[in-house]
Order: sequence, then structure tokens, then C-alpha cells
Amino acid sequence: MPSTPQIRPRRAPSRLSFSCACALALAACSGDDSSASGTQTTTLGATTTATAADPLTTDASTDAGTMGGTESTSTSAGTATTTSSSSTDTDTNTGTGADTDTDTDTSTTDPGTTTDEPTTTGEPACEDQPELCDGLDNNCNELFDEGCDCTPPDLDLTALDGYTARVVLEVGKDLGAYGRLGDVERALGPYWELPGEGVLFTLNNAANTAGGVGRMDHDGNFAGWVVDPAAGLLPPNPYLEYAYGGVLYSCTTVNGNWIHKISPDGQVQTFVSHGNCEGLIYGDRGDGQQRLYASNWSEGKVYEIGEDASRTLLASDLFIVVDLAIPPPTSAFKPGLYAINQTVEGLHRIATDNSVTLDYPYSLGYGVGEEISFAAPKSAFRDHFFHLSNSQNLVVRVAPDGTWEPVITGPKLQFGIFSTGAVFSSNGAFYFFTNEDELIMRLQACNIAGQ
Ligand SMILES: [Ca+2]
Ligand SMILES: [Ca+2]
Ligand SMILES: [Ca+2]
Repeated sequence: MPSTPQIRPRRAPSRLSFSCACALALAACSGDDSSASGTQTTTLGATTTATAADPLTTDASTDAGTMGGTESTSTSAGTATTTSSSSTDTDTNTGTGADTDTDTDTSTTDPGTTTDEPTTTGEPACEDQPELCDGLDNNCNELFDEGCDCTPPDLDLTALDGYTARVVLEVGKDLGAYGRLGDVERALGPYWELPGEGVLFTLNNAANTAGGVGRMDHDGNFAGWVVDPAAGLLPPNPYLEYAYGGVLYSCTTVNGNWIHKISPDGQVQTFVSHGNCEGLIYGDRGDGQQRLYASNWSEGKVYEIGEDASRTLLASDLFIVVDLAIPPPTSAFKPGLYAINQTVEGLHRIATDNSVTLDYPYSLGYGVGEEISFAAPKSAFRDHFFHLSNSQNLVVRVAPDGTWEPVITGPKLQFGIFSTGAVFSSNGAFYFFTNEDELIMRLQACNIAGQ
């Protein structure tokens, strides 16, 4: 195979021979834009980081904004400060929001908005901002991350135009003899001692009898353990999620019957008895409350996990739930808790009244190792959810109307059967791993045109 030709067509299923054409189902969701704009505009006034505006925000995404600010490179910081409106913003999330995948958000930089702001004083126009490699259109020219690294993807992967992917950490070479990777998550707040943010990953000991939590920077440089796998404190394959109070929680697929709380100094304590978990997500599923949700794959059930360690059944008959995700509040996706199943092809949505519908009945691969993450609507990753398809060696993105396209593909995308994980980080990149080769990878935008 020649390496790297890029997949051009936006919807090119045929070329890659996927079984099903775009799935549909959701006539209802078509009005993409509308929802997105709704809330935001008002607040985002001048700019910035904002977003916090999204009340619901689960996503800390928002924070992303904030965090980004902190980050060394970013100028966004500048912006942020200026804005007065931001008052609201900033904080909200940080505490709680630590969470989740969706984050890079930032809706923030909404071009439209920016300009309008009447009151703004000497604030530089968006067009005068420098472009950063962060998955956002910082200078409002409808190009995302122009001038950033566009070298072809590693591992002979084929990428959609405007994206590239590379290996940032090789477990065997960089860390030594370990077992499987289990998840990736943002490293922030007290869980990240350096400026900006990094990435957390979970890794088993060589015998796969216990898991640990490591830190690395955005480029994959190892920065020590939060929990050393050698300590035997966590079961194998931990899944991570920031939840109540910005504390890191974990659950596990096998050989463990607890959701744990992990403190920044590496202490691990049992929180709720809950085993066979393969999806752990914190956020607002549409009811205005930030809560933690966990699946039990063997029961085909999804539970709400309260801050008081209560455990409430929300949905059953889901046929082995292998991941959970919640769309950002500004997304065109309907609110709800989304669950991907092993034995049904596609994605169910659990609405706020707990009714369950198969909203996305696509055939893009399903099985134990599947994983879904919602991107921030106004990032280079667009208002889509990303699906790591272990069964088809693909990273696919699916739009609110159900159309989809592969973002990267190649034989080396073997995510792993028992554990897959992915996260959108504050540097605008999507981190995931290929467990068969023990590689942590980063999917990033490069000079992609507007949405
Ligand atoms: Ca730009
Ligand atoms: Ca950018
Ligand atoms: Ca997570």
C-alpha cells in the first residue's frame, strides 16, 4: 500500500467499502446550526473563552478555553482577560467540569459574535489574532490551524483532508514492560502540575492484574504516575472521568467491582460498588444537572451515580453497553445520554425521561472495543461524534443528521478489545490509543477549511 493518500470525498464510504451508507434516521436533527447559535451568542460577546456561558456545560469544555489560556502558547489568554463579559465564564466549569471529552470547546471564538460587540474598547479584532494550533479558528478566517503541522500521518494511516495523526507515546519504548492501555483523559487542575494541561492515560502492569494512571504532556512526554500500576491500587483497564468537585473517578471492565475516586496525590478509595463498567461519563444529559453515569455491560444497563454514592437505574435492555457520551450543550445533537452497544449496530439515546431510542442505527462497526466522543461544535472537529471502531480499524465521525465519514483509517488502528479510550484535549487534539501496538496517538487538524 502506498502510504497516505488522503481520503478526499467528504462522504466516501464506497472507497473504503463500508457496509452501510450513511445512516439516517434523524430527520429531526437536521437544523444544525440553529441550536448552536442559540445560547451562545448573547453571552459570548467579546469573545473569548467563554463559553462558560453554557450553563450546562458539561463539558468542561469550556474550560478548555480557560485552560488553553493558561497554556504556554496561547494567546487566548490575552483575549480572555480583556473581556469583561467573561465574568461568568471562566470559573464555572473548572471546578466541576473537569470532564470530558468534548471539550475543546470553545465555542468561543465565534467569529460572528466577536465582531458585533459594541462595547468592546481597544480589543484587537479577531482577524488580528494569531492563529494557534489548537483546533480553533483563532483569527476568524475560516481556516482552522493554518500553518500547523500537516505532515502525513504515522503508521501509513490514511487521513481525511485537513487532519493528520501521529504516535506520541510508545509504551514499550518509552516506559518499559507494561500491559494494556485502558483510557485517556485530560490532565488538569491538581492532576497536572505543569503549566497548561496534559493528558492522563491508564496502563496495566505487565501481568494485566492491576492498572495505574500516568501523565504525559501534549506531545507524549511522560510526566510521572498519578497511580503507579505497580502499587496494585486499581483494577486493570481503568476508565477515567472527572466528576463531582473535579475529582477523578474510575471504573473498570473486568476484575473489579468498584467505582473508585482517585486523588491528585495518588490515593485511591472505593466509592460505589459497580462492576463490569465500560462507559463512564459526567455531564448534563439535558436535565440541567451535572451527574456521573456508568454502564454495566453484562447487564446491558446504565446507572446514574450520585455524588452521595447513590446508584439509580436509568435504562436496561441495551445489549452490552461499551461506551457512554453526552453532547455539548451547544451541539445540534439532541440532548441525552448516548450509549453504544456491542450487539446492536449504532447508538442509542437515553432521553431525560429515560426513554431509549436507536437514534443512530449505522453500521460502522460495533463490538467490545468501540468508543464514542463528542467534539466541540465549533472546533476543527466540527459538531460530530467520533467513533473509534475497533471492528473496522477506523476513526469515523458522525454528523447530527447521521451522515458519516472516516477521518483516519489503516490496518494499524487496532484499538484493543477490552479497552479503548479517547478524549478531546485542550490543545485541540483528539487522543486515543492502538492497544495492539501499545501506542498513544494524537489526531489533529491542519489547515482545514471552514465548516
Ligand atoms: Ca484561522
Ligand atoms: Ca487554531
Ligand atoms: Ca473520560
